[in-house]
Amino acid sequence: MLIKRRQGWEAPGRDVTPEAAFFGRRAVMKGAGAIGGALGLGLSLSPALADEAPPPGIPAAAMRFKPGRALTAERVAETYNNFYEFSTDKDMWRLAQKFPQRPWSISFDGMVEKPFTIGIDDLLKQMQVEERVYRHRCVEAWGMTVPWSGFPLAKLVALAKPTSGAKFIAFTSDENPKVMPGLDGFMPWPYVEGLTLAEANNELAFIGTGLYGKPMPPQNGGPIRLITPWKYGFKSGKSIVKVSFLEKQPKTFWAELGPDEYGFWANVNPGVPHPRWSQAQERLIGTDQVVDTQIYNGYGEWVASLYAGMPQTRKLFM
Ligand SMILES: Nc1nc2c(c(=O)[nH]1)N[C@H]1C(S)=C(S)[C@@H](COP(=O)(O)O)O[C@H]1N2
Ligand SMILES: [Mo]
Repeated sequence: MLIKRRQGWEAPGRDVTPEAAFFGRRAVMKGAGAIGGALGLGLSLSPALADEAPPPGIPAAAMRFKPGRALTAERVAETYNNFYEFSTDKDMWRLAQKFPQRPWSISFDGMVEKPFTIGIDDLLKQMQVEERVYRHRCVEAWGMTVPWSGFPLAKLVALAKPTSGAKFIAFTSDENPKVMPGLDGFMPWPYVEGLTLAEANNELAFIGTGLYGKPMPPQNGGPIRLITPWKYGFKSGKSIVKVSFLEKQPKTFWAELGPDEYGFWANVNPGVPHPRWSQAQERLIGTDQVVDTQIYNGYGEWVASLYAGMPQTRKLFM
């Protein structure tokens, strides 16, 4: 039985509704129940770390992007997920246990010297895997801090050899109707997300192939996903099967579904509210803590220069 508990951030008139609001009242009610359910797991964490000493089992190098927060409990990060191909419920992890992770291959197309397809294990052999602790900020006003493993997206770009006309990169997620009951008729599947090539080559942009020192769980986007910690979580497409290099900005899943609420850029900004809720604060999942959200999710030091020449409008932050 899921119980909806009133949280500190649920001030009257500040109606934080999951993205599922698009799919009608029933989906919204289910989403709200799932939030209560995850909080009901009874896990708690110590307050945010004062320094950047690595938590047990985490290499010091993984802390170089200064997470500044305690790690989210592993079980929480792996049982409270958004993966709409399966379900709009946060506890879709059960369904994902049947999602085959091998064989898996990723194709590269569009503006590249030569299109090709590579198996995940061949790809992993070519990459030096490292660990990084990043904050993750969902547009639904929750956050987590987790140790990902993987490699810089720039390395994947280099492998693909884009031609000089390529300005954007698009990531397509797998569509597997055998195991994904959420692939219904009216959402614009497959899930596609994109970045500019300059963003993709930024050192923060990361390809995740593991979490908490294990292979990436299917519910978190195994075997391979994108991680762009300065942007809202919906930018980080899961379970990627295709990487395309383009001259023009790609049409993305969320921008197609709700163009007034979700855009291409989606850079985190506490000062730009979502049309239906504030982005000023975030709830740290698995805890009772609510913390202030930071511009670029606190990663401005690494990414603000990407946007310096652009008009600083709402569009950049939705
Ligand atoms: N293919 C696909 N990728 C996706 C999503 C999705 O529904 N489908 N949800 C996104 C959203 S909204 C978030 S917050 C993150 C959640 O990642 P996590 O479950 O590992 O926390 O995945 C993103 N990537
Ligand atoms: Mo999200």
